[in-house]
Amino acid sequence: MIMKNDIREMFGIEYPILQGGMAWVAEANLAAAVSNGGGLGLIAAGNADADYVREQIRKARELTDRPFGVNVMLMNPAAESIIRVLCEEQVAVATTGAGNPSKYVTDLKAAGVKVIPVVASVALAIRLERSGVDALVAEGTESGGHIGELTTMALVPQVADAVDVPVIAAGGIADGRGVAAAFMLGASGVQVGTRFLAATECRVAQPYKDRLLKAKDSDTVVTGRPTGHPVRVLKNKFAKEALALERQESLSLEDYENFLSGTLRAAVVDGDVEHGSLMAGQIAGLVQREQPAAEIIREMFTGAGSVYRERALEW
Ligand code: TUI
Repeated sequence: MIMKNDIREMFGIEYPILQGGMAWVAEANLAAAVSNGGGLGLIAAGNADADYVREQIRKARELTDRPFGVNVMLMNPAAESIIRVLCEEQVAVATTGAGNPSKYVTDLKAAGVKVIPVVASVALAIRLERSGVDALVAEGTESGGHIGELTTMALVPQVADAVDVPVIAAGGIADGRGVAAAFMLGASGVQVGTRFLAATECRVAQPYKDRLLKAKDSDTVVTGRPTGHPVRVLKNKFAKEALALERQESLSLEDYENFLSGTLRAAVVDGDVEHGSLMAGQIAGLVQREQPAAEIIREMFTGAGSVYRERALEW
C-alpha cells in the first residue's frame, strides 16, 4: 500500500529507514552498507572539515550506486563550507542536527539536495517546514548523543500533527516493534543509530561495540548538561567523572568543556572505553549481536509487519 508521505518514493529507497548521523562512526563504509541494504545510509560530518566530507562522499559513491546522505552537525565551525560541498557534490540528502539549518535550505534545494533537519521540538519543526524542508526527523530523548527533552512517544505525534511534510521518528527504535510503533504515532519512517552502531560494517573500535552489546536497559546516562548540550552515553568511568564534575559548584564551563573535548574520538577511534564518550541510545539493551546492516534492515521490517498483524486488535 502506498501511503501519503511515502519517503521510499521521495528518497528512492526500498525501506523507509535512515541511518543515524553518528559523528566519527558514520563513514562511507557504513553509509554504503545501509544504502545497499535498501535504507538511506548517512555519512556524518561531525566535527570534521569539508575536505573529509568530500572524500567520504566520493568513497561512498565507489561502494554504492544507491542514494545516501550526509549529516551536518551545525555546531561544527566548518558547517557552512560542508554545506557548500554537499551542493557541489549534489548528494541526494542532507540531514542536520544540533541547530537550526534554515539559512542553508535555499542553497541545498537549489542544488537538488533534499533537506531533512533533525528536530526535538514542535516549534522548530513548524519553522523549518516554512523554510521548505522535504521531511523532518523528530528525535526523542531516548536517542544517543546530543538530545532534547521530549520522549519519542510524546514528540512524534505532536510533530506529525503540526506539519504536512513526512516525519521520521528517531530515538528508542531498534526492532520491528519500534518501527510499527513509530508508524502508529504518525511517522512515515524511522531513523536508527544505536542498532547500526553494532552493524558488521560499522568500523567503530571493537571495545566500544562490545560495551554496546553488553549494555542493559539502564546503562545510559546524560552528561554535558551544564554546556546546554546534553549528551546520552553508556555509563563508564568518563560518564561518572563528568557527572561528578557537574556537581561541583566551582566548576568553570571552560574546564568542563576541556574535559569533554576529544572524548568521542577517543571512544570511536582509539577504543578507549574508560575515558571515552560512548554515545548510545536507551535502546542499547535490545542490541545484543553484531549483524550486517542489510540483515538489520530486513529483520526490522519483517518484524514490524508481523507484530502489526499479530497485535492489530479491534476496539
Ligand atoms: O545532533 C544530534 N545528535 C548528536 S550531535 C553530536 S556531536 C556533539 N557532541 C557534543 C555536544 C554536542 C554535539 C552527538 N549527537 N541529534 C540531533 C538533534 N538535534 N538532537 C537535538 C537537536 C537539536 C537541539 C536544539 C536541534 C535543534 C535545536 O535548537 C536549534 C535552535 O537553535 O533553535
